[in-house]
Amino acid sequence: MVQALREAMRATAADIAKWPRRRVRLFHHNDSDGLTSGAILTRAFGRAGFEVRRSCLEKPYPKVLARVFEEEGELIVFADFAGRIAPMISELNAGRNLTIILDHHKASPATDPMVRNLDPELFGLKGDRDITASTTCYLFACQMDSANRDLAPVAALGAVGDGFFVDGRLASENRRVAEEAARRGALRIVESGDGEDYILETPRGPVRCAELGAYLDTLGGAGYYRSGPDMGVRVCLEGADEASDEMLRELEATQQRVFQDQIRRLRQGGDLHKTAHIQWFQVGERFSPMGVKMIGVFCEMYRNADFFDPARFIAGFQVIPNHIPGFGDIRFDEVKISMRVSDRLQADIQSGRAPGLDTFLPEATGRLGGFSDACHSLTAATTVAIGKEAALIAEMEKILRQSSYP
Ligand SMILES: [Mn+2]
Repeated sequence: MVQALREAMRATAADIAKWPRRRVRLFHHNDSDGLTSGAILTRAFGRAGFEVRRSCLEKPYPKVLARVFEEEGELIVFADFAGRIAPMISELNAGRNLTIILDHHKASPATDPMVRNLDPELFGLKGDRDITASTTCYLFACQMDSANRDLAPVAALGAVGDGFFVDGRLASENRRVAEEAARRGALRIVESGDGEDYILETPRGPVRCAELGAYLDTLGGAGYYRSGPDMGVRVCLEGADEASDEMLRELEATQQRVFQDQIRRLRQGGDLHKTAHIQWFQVGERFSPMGVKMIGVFCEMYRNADFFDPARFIAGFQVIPNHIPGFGDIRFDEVKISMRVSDRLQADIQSGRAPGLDTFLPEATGRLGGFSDACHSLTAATTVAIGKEAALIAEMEKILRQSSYP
C-alpha cells in the first residue's frame, strides 16, 4: 500500500480509538462493493465496541447530507461514495463531527481537518484498477485492529463484484487482499481460460465471487426499498441461507415482471417520446419498490433492443421515493434520469463522430438546478425536480444543436 495512505489511515484509526462517544453513523453504497464495505465496517466498529447505526444509500444526495450534518460530536463514515464531494462535506461538517470517507471514485481533498478523505485516488492509486471501496475499508479496518484481517474474503468479494480486472485478474491492492483471503483458506484463486476465477469458501460450500457479487447487487438494487441491503450485509458476514435465497427469488421475479411490463409499454409506442437526438420515457413510480438504480439497469439491458431507435440517445426517468430506508423521510420530489446508448451510437461516440453523454447531460442538469453525480461518455445519470423532465430533454437538445453534431 502507498505509505502515505497507510499513515493517514493509522492516524485516523488512532483518533477513532480516542473518540469519546462509542457510536458511529455509517453510510454505504448499495452495490456489491458498497454492501461488502458496509459489512466490513459494521464488523470492525462492532468489534471496537461501537454501536453502529448503518444506512445504505443509492447516492449521497445533498438533502440527505444536510440532514446528516445537523448532528454534532458524531463519528460519521461514508463508504463507496463521497470522495469527490469532500469539499462540500467539509463545509457542512465545519469541524463539528469526525467524518471519514472510504471511497475509491475520483476524489477531491477535504478542506476541514475533521473530515478525513481516505480515498486512495488522493494517494496515487487508481480506483478503477487497483482498489475498491471494500479493499479500502478492509485496509482501514486492519489499521483499527489487526484481528480484522479475517475480513479479507469479504473485501475480495467486493473487489470481484466491482469488476475491475487487469487481464482477467484482480490487480494491486485488490489482488493482495485476495491473496490474504487465499492464505487464510477462505478463497481459492483458480486459473481460467482468460484470467482467474475467485472461489469463496462459504458455510454452504464453494461459490464463485462473481456469482455472489451479482446476488448482492440484486439484493441491494432491486431490494433497496425492501431491506435488501440489510440482508446483503448479513450475507457478506454470515453467508447466504434459505431466507436470503427466498428474498433473491422474489426480487428477481419482481424485476422480471416490472421490466416486462415496461417493455410492453415501450413496444406499444405511447410511452416513448422522441426529439431530434433523444428518445425518452418516464416510469414514474412503477419500478417501486426497486431502487432508482434500476432505471439504469433497464436502459443498460435493453439499449440495443428493437423498441429503441439505435440512432438516438436513450433516457429513462424514475421518481425517487421521498424516503430513505433506515434513515427516514426526506422530501426529494425529484426524478432520476439514466442515459445509455446503442452499440451503434457507442461506436460513433468512441470515434468522436457523436458527443459523449457527459458533454451535455451534466450541463443541462445544472441549468435546471439539478444534481449531477456519475456522468461518463457512455453511461450517465443525474437528478432534477419532478416535472422538469421535458425541460431537461429540451435543454440537452439545445446544447446538442449548438455543438457541431448533426
Ligand atoms: Mn465501488
